[in-house]
Amino acid sequence: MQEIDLRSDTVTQPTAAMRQAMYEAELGDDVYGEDPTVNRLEALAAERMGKEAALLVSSGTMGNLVSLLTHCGRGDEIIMGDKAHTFVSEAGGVSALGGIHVRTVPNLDDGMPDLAAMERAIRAENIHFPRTRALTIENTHNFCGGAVLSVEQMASVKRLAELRGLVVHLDGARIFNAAVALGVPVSDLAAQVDSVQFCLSKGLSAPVGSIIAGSADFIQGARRNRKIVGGGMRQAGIIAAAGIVALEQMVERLAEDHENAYRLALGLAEIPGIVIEPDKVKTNILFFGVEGDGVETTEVAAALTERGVLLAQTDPTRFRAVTHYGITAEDIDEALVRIAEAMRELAN
Ligand code: TLP
Repeated sequence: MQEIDLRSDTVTQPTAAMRQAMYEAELGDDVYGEDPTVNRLEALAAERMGKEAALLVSSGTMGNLVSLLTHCGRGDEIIMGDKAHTFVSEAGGVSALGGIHVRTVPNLDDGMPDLAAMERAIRAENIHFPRTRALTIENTHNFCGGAVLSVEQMASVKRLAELRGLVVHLDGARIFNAAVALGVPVSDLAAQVDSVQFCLSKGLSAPVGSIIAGSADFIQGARRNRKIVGGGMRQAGIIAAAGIVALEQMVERLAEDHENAYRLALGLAEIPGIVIEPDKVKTNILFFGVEGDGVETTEVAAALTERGVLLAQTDPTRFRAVTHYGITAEDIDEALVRIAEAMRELAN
């Protein structure tokens, strides 16, 4: 039985073209700035984002951490949505390592932080208060079900930040999914923020790596902070080579992942005991619940694992499924057959 792994788009394997590019990559010591492949990836990424400069880091978590360390000093405050990945799932790194104070406001279902609450949360100058330095947003929004923020929504955060003398950081782990879903150049989204982090290793299928992009000054500071957190890598062109292929070959196909997620959502909606709103599915991430007397998510998860369908169990009542490179429409149909079978069995 073939396993269908929908836990995350982080499980993607590099393509044949990536493996070839990695094998052939020209290398140097990137801490000396001498790895030609890293330099090529950083230039390409900066150009795609419409920013002055870019920096390769090892992960999305490191990208957000290094960005926020660069914007903020100890005791400064950042404001973000309460479902932000940086708040929920990055081990509190900005506080643990940067002494940065995190303040949350409610995340709305569409992925936006409640903007009025964000505005109210910005501190006045007062010796009792931490200094608000940055607002952060996430696009697409993971824990809001892959929701997409439009250019206009992002611009509204930018306007607020400019008015109050703050910077905006974007956790754009899946920014290319947002750009493809909206049908806009990714640089239109990046133009709304001072810094952006995006992942090469999710839907774009590279094995390792994320990029930070921003002004030349910001990236110079980020390069130092990357060193501080131990992220200075040497012959990193091995990784960067796959990243170049990711940017050149793997962006347009994300539309296929979005179609597959919607196909999965429509199929799930037909299965008794599953609760999902397919019209909320905009990109490659979907969440669904299970209902029914005595039906527990742990039991459902076990029954699905037995049938080779892997999902992420995100809380006691919900599952997350993520579509990605390597998952076809046929795999989705097969997963639906197996999920329906498991739910029937559990209902009896
Ligand atoms: N997300 C992972 C898990 O941590 C949940 C996943 O499987 O989706 N920002 C966003 C929006 C993310 O979704 C993730 C990873 C990160 C940052 C962190 O990236 P990595 O895993 O490369 O550190």
